[in-house]
Amino acid sequence: MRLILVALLAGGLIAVSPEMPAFAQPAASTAGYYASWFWLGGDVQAPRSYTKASLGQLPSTKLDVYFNTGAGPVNASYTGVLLWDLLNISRVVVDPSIKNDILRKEVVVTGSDGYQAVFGLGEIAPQFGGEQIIVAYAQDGVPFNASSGFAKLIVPGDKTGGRAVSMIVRVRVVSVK
Ligand SMILES: Nc1nc2c(c(=O)[nH]1)N[C@H]1C(S)=C(S)[C@@H](COP(=O)(O)O)O[C@H]1N2
Ligand SMILES: [Mo]
Repeated sequence: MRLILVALLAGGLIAVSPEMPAFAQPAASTAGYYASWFWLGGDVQAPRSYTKASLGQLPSTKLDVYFNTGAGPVNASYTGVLLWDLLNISRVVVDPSIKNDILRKEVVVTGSDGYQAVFGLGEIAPQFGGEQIIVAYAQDGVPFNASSGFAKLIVPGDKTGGRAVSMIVRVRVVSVK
């Protein structure tokens, strides 16, 4: 019995570790917490994590957006880094033997409360959709308050804020099966 348990645990660890090292996976809770860093990994060659300081060092993009939320409309200017740039830095793994393999990938963005939104890489890749989705770190020039975490996704053109994942802890590239 104990042997089986150990084998199951080991199997689980082996299955999980290449994609998501334990140190890089903050626990998701329903309440959410201020996240001071997020991890970017999955089907990329160079997974890494970002803090406000390291994100702030990358070339920034400013987006003026308008969207509705449960608490009323938001009309603001957000500063952040293009999601595509972050994916490029970590180099998405593509199989050259599969035609336009990038179109079979998606990115899952997760908040510290477990809230998630998924985007197809075809929507973001400049040679296809070229959507200017950013991982924002400031609103109208001011860093987010504690309830937003340091990083929040901004999806230009969205009618409501549902995909504006806040308190980002994880950005993970996955391939369709
Ligand atoms: N992590 C996380 N992000 C989230 C949500 C959430 O529940 N958790 N709600 C979304 C919804 S439904 C909306 S409308 C907006 C609200 O944006 P605001 O925080 O700027 O009001 O946040 C989005 N981002
Ligand atoms: Mo919402």
